[in-house]
Amino acid sequence: VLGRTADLHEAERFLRLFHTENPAVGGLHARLRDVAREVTRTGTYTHTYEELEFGARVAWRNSNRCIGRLYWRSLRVRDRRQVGTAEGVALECVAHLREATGNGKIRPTITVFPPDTPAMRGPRVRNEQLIRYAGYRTPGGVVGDPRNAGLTELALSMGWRGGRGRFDLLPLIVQPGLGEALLCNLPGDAVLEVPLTHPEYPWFADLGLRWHAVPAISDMCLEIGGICYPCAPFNGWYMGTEIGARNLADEDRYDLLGVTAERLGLDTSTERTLWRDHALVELNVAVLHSFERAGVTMTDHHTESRRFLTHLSKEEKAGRVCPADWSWIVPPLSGGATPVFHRYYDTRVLTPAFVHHR
Ligand code: HEM
Ligand code: NRG
Repeated sequence: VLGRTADLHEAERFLRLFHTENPAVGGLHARLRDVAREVTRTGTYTHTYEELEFGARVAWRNSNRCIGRLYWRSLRVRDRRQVGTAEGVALECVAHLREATGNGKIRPTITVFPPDTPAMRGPRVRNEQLIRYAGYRTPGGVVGDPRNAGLTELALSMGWRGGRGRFDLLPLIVQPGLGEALLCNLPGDAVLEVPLTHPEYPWFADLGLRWHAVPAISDMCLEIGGICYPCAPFNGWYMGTEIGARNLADEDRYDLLGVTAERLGLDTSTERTLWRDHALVELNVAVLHSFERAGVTMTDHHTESRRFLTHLSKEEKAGRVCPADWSWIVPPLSGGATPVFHRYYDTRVLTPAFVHHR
């Protein structure tokens, strides 16, 4: 199984960008010459730590779907390019979660594992995120998160026991560049979770809902200067609507609008009572309240929308375009009540970038 040859033009474009934005580094021409020689001889080249750090930060800056980009310069970059075994990758993912979670004061972090090279594929994590809840298919429907039913079946087929709960943590499934995939349970102390309560309705706690503190996407490839890092899990913190308006509310996820409306005593006999909207708001109130109470970093969609527009004007002042995807930027709750709704965005696709695996 061969990896890919680095595209020299992509390498050159990236190195020029790095040196333009970091003029103090110097030595562009020597670096271009060395990289050209390395690519010609080996089909690949090795980023310096400074190039890797800059490349990862700019990949975040270039994430058109991300509303949280104001803080792109603050991304912590863990260079683990020397860690390629399945055990090593699993251990470093756990270490990543511990460092990124802190005591709830979440730190945006990325861990970069070995790239694809012509000689060898880099490792991969099969989980969409480092922390995911199992979804068990049963005759009565899925128990848990239906989104992860496929991954759950894969884990079970590899010997994972599983519980039968609605919020069981899935093990990591690590595919090394060479050899067998490894199943690794996440130690409980590496995963911070928040039980969901409502500021006004004590019964809300009885729904037994919870969510994990850290969203850590682990199935996207980090592309920098023609090099693909297939395993580069990254995290920031949650915006409340991701949990309250999608994960808990979507019909093909936890599907909780009906149950919530019923407990609220709403009239669900007609759409015109807007019981769905009412239930959505209470779910989102509960999510924001619970994270706040637990001391876990989270943002709300009104604040984050304003910050994103601040980010756009800062980027403009820096002489850069900041492309964005309207359909992902506009929050799934009260879209028109946030300023990001009322305009269009440049839709170009820039690199470095995070891309979904083919
Ligand atoms: C997507 C917020 C940090 C890269 C998103 C989405 C939100 C968001 C709301 C849309 C998710 C969805 O609708 O499913 C935030 C917030 C952050 C943050 C509040 C706090 C710091 C980061 C970081 C990175 C990043 C650190 C990378 C280094 C991305 C990417 C996507 C995305 C690549 C698209 C994911 C996909 O295609 O599935 N972000 N983000 N974000 N974010 Fe961020
Ligand atoms: N909607 C997904 C997470 C997607 C990325 N969101 C972030 N990313 N906030 C979910 O689990 O609900 N981040 O890196 O902070």
